[in-house]
Amino acid sequence: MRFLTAGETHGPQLTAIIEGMPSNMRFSFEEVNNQLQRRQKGYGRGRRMQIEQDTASVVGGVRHGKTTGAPIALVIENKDWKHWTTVMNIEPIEGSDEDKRRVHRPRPGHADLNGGLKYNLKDLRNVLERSSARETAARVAVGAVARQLLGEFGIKIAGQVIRIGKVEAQRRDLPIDEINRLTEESPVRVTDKRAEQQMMAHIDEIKQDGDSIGGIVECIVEGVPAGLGSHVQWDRKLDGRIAQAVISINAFKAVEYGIGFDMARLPGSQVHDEILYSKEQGFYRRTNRLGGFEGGMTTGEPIIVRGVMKPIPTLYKPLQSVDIDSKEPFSAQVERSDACAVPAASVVMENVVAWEIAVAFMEKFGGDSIEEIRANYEHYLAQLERY
Ligand code: EPS
Repeated sequence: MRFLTAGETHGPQLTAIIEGMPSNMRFSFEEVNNQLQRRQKGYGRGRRMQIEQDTASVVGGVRHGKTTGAPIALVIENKDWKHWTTVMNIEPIEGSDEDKRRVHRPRPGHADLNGGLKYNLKDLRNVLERSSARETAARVAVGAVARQLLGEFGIKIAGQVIRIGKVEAQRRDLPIDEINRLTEESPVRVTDKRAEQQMMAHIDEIKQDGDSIGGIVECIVEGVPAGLGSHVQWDRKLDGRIAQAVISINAFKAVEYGIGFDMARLPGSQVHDEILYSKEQGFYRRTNRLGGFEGGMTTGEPIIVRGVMKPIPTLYKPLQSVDIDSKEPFSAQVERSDACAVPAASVVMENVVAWEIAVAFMEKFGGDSIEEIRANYEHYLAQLERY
């Protein structure tokens, strides 16, 4: 299974094509739009989110509410496009740099300068339009389809914000449905009410300062059988593939599983998860400090993966940079942006993780129809039981 996305942040639309989804899967448009709307929320976002009301149109691969096995094509319109028809016109336009809103002062931390150097572009708008995190709307729509496949097999996903800047949420071991219920009610997607207030106050301070702030988000996946991914080849290790997908989310810089970076300072006896067995549960672990993976394969315990998001690079308080025309030092160009997008990034992370698990699920149980996959899946579960 694979997908590609296309589209610019101020262009007419985002487009995604998913290849390899099985046929006969019930397709919920509502679920795709629900995920898109979840991504748009979150305390700390800028004015752009008041313009957009993301919904996806399906323009291929679904008929009478079910997948056909053909590529699924999804389109999300940019409502803001109507303000950018000249600047983003695909035909050549006459006019000054001002009319074209040409960008020549790269923002530190953004893709602007590297993209300009690499693609030999003297208008950095060509870089920022595509590198914008707007693209994550398309990836959330794709993940929302993957989630429907996983849902057929009882796999559940939750996301929660663990840290925003200096405020850390108290992490509690709650049932996954409870995490989903509490985070859905929270403007910063936390389960800890005390931290919620402090995080919102912190975002206000940061915004007043013309600054931005990052954080940590956690994704939990339950109901994944043991044995997705593989130890036999480097690029089949599923924890590695999820890590790549998480780091590919705009502004994400680090990933950890389970107790994560704490593993570096603890002895093995306090890191590894002891193996137990019961007739009802089969093999299971006393703890889940490794976050659901050993040898690049799922253990059957919940997957617990965290991602670190750096502060958004577009600052109202610009950092020093160099003008690509004059080569003179300059304060970086200010573009409208969000002070904090960590809550939205939590939704993005859930959906990119869902995609990677769905890909591994299809590799293991792959078939062309949902019925074929179900038969393979049930056969495997019976094999695990007999083992
Ligand atoms: C973004 C800048 C802002 C964000 C945008 C990501 O957009 P604009 O430049 O139009 O103000 O709102 O995020 C989205 C549009 C979105 O849908 O998440 C950036 O530079 O990455």
